[in-house]
Amino acid sequence: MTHINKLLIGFLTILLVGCNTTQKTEKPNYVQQHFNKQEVSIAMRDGVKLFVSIYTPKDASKNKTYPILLQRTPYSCQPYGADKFRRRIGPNQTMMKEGYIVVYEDVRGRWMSEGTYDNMRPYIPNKKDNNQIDESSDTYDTIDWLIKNIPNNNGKVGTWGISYPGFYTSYSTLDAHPALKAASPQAPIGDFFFDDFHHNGAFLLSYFRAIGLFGAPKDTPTDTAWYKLPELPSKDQYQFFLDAGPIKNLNKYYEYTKLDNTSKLNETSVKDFFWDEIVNHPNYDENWQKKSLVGHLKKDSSKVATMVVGGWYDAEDLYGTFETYKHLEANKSNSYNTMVIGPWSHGGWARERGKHSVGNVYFGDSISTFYQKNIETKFFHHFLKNTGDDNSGLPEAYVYNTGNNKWKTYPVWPPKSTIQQTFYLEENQTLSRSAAAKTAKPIKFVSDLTKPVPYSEDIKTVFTPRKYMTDDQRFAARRPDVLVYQTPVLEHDMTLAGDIWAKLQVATTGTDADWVVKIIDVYPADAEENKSMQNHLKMSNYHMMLRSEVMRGKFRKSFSHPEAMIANKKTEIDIHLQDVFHTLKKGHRLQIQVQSTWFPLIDLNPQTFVENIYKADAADFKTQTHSVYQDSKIIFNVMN
Ligand code: PG9
Repeated sequence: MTHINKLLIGFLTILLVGCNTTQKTEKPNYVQQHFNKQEVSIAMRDGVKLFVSIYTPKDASKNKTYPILLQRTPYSCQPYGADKFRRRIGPNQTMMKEGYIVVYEDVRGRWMSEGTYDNMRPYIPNKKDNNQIDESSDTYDTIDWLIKNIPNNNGKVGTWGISYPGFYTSYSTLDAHPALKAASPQAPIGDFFFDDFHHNGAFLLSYFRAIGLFGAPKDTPTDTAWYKLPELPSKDQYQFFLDAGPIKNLNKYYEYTKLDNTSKLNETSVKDFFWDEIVNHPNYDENWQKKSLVGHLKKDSSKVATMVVGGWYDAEDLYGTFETYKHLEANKSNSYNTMVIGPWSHGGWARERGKHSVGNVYFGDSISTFYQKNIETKFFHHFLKNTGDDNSGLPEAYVYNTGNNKWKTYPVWPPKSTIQQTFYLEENQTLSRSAAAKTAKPIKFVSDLTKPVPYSEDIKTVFTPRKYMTDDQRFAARRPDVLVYQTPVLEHDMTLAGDIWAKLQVATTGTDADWVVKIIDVYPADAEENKSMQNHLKMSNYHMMLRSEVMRGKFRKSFSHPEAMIANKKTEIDIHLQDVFHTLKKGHRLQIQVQSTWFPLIDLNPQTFVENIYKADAADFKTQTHSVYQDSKIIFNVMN
C-alpha cells in the first residue's frame, strides 16, 4: 500500500471515529455512577473564599455515614462543573469503592479560589487574629465547614496528598481541627532549598521549565491556566543549556506579559515572581527559611495519626519525605507516626502498571496495589472508620528492600541492628575499610566546564528528571573526570539500611566547586536477567545507581553564609545522602563515583567564587583541576 493511501486511510479513520464519538454518548465513569458532585466556595476566617469539589457516595442518603477525605492542592480541582467528574477520586481505587466523602480544594490564590497565592506559605505559630492566616488556618476553617455542612459525614476527616499536596497535608497537622484524625503526607515538599529546585545550594537546571507553574500572579478565580511553561527551542537539554551559557541568559524565558494582557512586552510586563525569587535568593536566607515546614512539625502537639509515604527513587522530594518523618518522629506527643517507603519514583505508589520498574530496573509485580490495599487503605480505615487507637496493625516502618525485592517491617527506622561501616577512597579505584596513610597523594582530575559530565546517558527533555535515579553509571565511570572506587567482589550479601554520609577531603585550583557522590551497586557479568527489563536491557555488569547527592563547595560551612574555597587548600566537604534500603548480593561490588559536574541536572558551578551564580558572567566560568585525598570516606549504616 502506498504511503499516500496509508495517510488517507488514517485520516478517514480519524474522521469516522470522530463522527462516532460525537454520536456516541460518553459512558458515565465509576465516579459519576456512584457519587454525587457539589461545588462550593467556603469563606475562610478572613473572608476569602476557597473553592471545593465535594464527591459524596450516592448511597449516603440511606442513613449511612462516611468519613471525609480532603486533599488541598495548587494543581486544581478540575474538572470544574457539577456535571463533570474525575475518573478517580481519593488515595486509591479500593478506598474509592469502599465509600468515603472525597473533597478537593484549590488552595488560596490558585485556580477557582480567591486570595493571594504564597508559594510554600510560611506557617504562623500562635496566630493572633482572623487576619493572620496560613495553610493550617485555611485547613481548619475548611474542615470546620465540611463537618458542619456535608450531610452523612461521620465527623472524622483524613488528609492526603503527593508532593505539593503532600506539603499541604503535613501543614494540616499543625493547629489541627479536632475532627482531623489521620494525615498521610506522601513525598511531601519539606523545604524548597533542599527539595525539587535546589540540592544543597546547587540549582536543579533540569527543573527550569517547571518554575513556570508557580510564579505568574492571577487576579480572579479561573478555571483555565493563567500561567505558561516556557517552550525551549531544543529537545537536546544537554546541548541547549550548555550553549545557553550563564543562567542569566535564561531570564528572557520568564519575562512576559500575563496571558490575558494583550499589551506588548513593556516595563510593566509581569515577571515570573518565582523565578525572580530563585534568582535573587541564591543562599538559604530568611526567604527560604521562613517557608520551610519540617522544622515546625517537631513542635506541634497535634494528635493526628500520620503515615509518611515515599519512594526510594524519588528524584523530587526525598528530603521532604525523610525530614517530615524524622521531624514528626521527634515529636513524641504525636503518638502515631509511621513510614512506608517502596521502590518507587515520585508518586509511583499511586500508579499500577503491573510489572513495576524505575528506569531500566525491574522491582516486581503489582507493588503499588499491595501497598494501596494492605497499607494505605488499612491506615485510613483504622483511624477514620474504626477505633483509631494505636493498634492499627501496621508497623512503624514498612520498607521495600530494592536489592532482593522484598517488603520488610521494622519497629524503628533505621533498624536497631545496623552498624556504621566506613569505607575510604583509595587510589587505583579501591574502596578500602582502612584509611591510607595521611601522606598518601590525592587523585587529581580536570573539571572541564565545556564538557560537563552528563547526568544520564540518554538525556531527554523532561518536565522533571526521574529515571536517572537507577540509571547505569558505566558511561560516567569511563570518563577521566569521574573518579571510581569499588570494593572487591562481595563474598556475602551486604544490606545498606539508613542514611549515608560522605566526608570528602578535597582541593581545587579554583575558589568554588561542586562535589557529587554516587552510590552504585555493580552487578556481575552473569547477573540473572529479568524479562521485565525495559528495552530488554541486560543486568549483566549493570552499574545501578542507588543514591546520589551534590554539595556546592561555597555552602560547605553554611547554607546561609557561603564562603569561597581557598585555592589548593585541603578542605573537608560533608555530604548527607538520604536513606536507602538495599541488599548488594554476594558477587556484586559496592562502587562510589565522585565528580564535579552533573549536567544539566544541576547548573554549572563557575569553579570561581561568585556571590550569586544566577547573575554570573561567562568569564567567571573556568576549568579547574580538582584533587580528592585518600582519607576521604563514606559512612554507611549496614545491617548486622
Ligand atoms: N514537588 C513536585 C514539583 C514541584 C515543582 C515543580 C515540579 C514538581 C510536585 O509538586 O509534584
